[in-house]
Amino acid sequence: MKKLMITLAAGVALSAISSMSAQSAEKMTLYCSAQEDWCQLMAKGFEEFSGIKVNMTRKSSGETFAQIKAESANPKGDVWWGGTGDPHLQAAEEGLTEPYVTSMRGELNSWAISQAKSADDKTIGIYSGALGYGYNTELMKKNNLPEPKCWKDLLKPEYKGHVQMANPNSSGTAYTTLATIVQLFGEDEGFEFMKGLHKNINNYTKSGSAPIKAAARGENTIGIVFMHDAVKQAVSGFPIKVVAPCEGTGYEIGSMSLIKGGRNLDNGKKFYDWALTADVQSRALEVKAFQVMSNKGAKSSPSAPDLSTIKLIDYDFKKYGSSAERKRLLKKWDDEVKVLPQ
Ligand code: S7P
Repeated sequence: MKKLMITLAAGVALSAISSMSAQSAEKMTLYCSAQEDWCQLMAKGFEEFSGIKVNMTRKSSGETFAQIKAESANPKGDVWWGGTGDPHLQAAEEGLTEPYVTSMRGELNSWAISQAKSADDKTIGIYSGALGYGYNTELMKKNNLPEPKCWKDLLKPEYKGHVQMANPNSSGTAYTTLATIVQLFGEDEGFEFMKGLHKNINNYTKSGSAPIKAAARGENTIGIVFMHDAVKQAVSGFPIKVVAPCEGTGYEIGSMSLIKGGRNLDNGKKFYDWALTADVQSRALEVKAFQVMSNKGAKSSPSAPDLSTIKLIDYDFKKYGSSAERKRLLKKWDDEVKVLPQ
């Protein structure tokens, strides 16, 4: 009888262990920094494709970087998908992410591979998009405001209280704005620009696309965002006009990284390879995500901003994605711009 009890107990323990390991083999945690609807689509799409359960959390790029850093002694995420490339590069430099060479490389645009090479394969480009702004044409008319065309137009006193951007500490879009202005005008003039702009800002939001969503709802006039995020509102029927600023503008290489020490990295690698396929990247259009995709075979939309017609700066990803430079610029913005009265 005693022998039977021991055998039964051992059997129960064994089946508990094997069901635990089956469970851990069949799940992964995704940190997503693109738009919520796209994040949901990716999580659900991968579950359907692989049978692997995806636990997804959406946060802005700077916030996700901070979370991965805070969790580095006990990592909880496996893959960080989406968000601007600069904080992904910073994570690579700080040893928070894992090198991986995907078999999908042959299908990708050269800028996606350059992003990987500059980070010792600890990240990779998944999409690209240019920065700009959008405005609500009805509010512009109602308030008798001139239609802006350039970055410097946004400094006009008549736009006081009419401009919104995100906080560059939490938002990758807003950090791209800060780094773009510094590269476009030089650091001294660039910071003078940010101080002048500050006088016209009605709110620094947490998320990068929030200013254009507010403009679409008629709660804000001008939103500094990626142009594709403004196009999304325009094609959804809102009175939004999209502007590629006349002086030229910066752009992002939206990226993906595997989190170092992730508990389900084999599943994370399956997601990583799958997310780079043309079919999966083409699905971005289902949620009106109009970035240029990194897979050369991915579908694009005629509504998407045509990067070849936009005056793009030679954005220095190496410098502005470096840990020291990103920290320095953000601190300077906190100390010299954010503290000013409006
Ligand atoms: O998916 C749209 C998009 O603009 O969102 C990402 C963005 O970094 C996330 O928002 P935050 O600015 O709040 O970080 C961009 O990478 C992407 O193009």
